[in-house]
Amino acid sequence: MPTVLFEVKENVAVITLNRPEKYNAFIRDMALLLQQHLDVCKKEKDIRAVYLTGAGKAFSAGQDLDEVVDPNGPRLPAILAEHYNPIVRMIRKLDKPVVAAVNGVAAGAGANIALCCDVVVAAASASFIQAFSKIGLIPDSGGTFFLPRLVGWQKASALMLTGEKVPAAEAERMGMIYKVFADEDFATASMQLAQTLAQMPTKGLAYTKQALNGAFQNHFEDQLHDEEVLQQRAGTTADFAEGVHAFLEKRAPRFRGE
Ligand code: LHQ
Repeated sequence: MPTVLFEVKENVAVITLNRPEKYNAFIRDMALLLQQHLDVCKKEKDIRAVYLTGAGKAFSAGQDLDEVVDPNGPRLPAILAEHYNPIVRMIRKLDKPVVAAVNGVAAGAGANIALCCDVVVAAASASFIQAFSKIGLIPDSGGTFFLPRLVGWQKASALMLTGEKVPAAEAERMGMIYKVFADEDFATASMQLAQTLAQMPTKGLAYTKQALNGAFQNHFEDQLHDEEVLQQRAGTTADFAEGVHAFLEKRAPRFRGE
């Protein structure tokens, strides 16, 4: 079986990390395959949202630690430069929304890949662990960038130093993730969210994502400038025209992602 499964259903690319017996821990092959699939998501016009999840009990336990001690395995600098950093960059730069559907435990790089996604939802039984400190590493995959911005510096600092497990409900309360769904509703509710996003004005969502990317670094005036530029672009899309006409004609809009 491939280490990552990929299928497109109703404009949603479903990407499933697929090493369930290893809690979907990342090996090189899996990281490179995920990058290939994200590249398809970028190029394929019919894909208008991405749904990233894990097979079996876990979302992902992060780096496969067996690979780390394998003398023929990739070395630590390559693991970041060639595996995780490209994945996080691709998700942030993708001009389509990415839903992380965290079905079970998300640890180490697995947690931080989930947290860099645009909308993060979790099953009630899922959890998030900044597991790095427990093995003498520092948080990676963008975690030191995103987590303090999501939950504030103090919570991020404590979670990263202790490696404490955060249950999904607490992650929602502290603003780490968007929503928790009951385990029995999780698959349907999280997929419904991705399907809804896939039928929305895709370009407008892409420009929103770009504006949010900038919001983490920009000064106020730069951010207002970016909003002007991006709103101008959104205003020239066919979906904007359709959205306004549909509202005025009191009918449901038919967005085409153009
Ligand atoms: C695993 C793993 C795993 C291998 C579960 N590897 N087998 C960057 C730069 C360079 C190097 C290193 O890494 C990084 C980035 C990182 O991601 S560092 C952080 C790496 N991840 C971890 O340290 C997490 C390790 N895993 C755990 O702490 C636990 O497995 C969690 C809390 C995720 C789940 O605990 P349990 O629910 O008790 O499950 P389990 O421990 O029994 O795991 C289930 C199976 O999955 C088990 O295999 P087995 O054959 O015994 O059933 C584990 O060995 C395997 N597994 N994580 N990372």
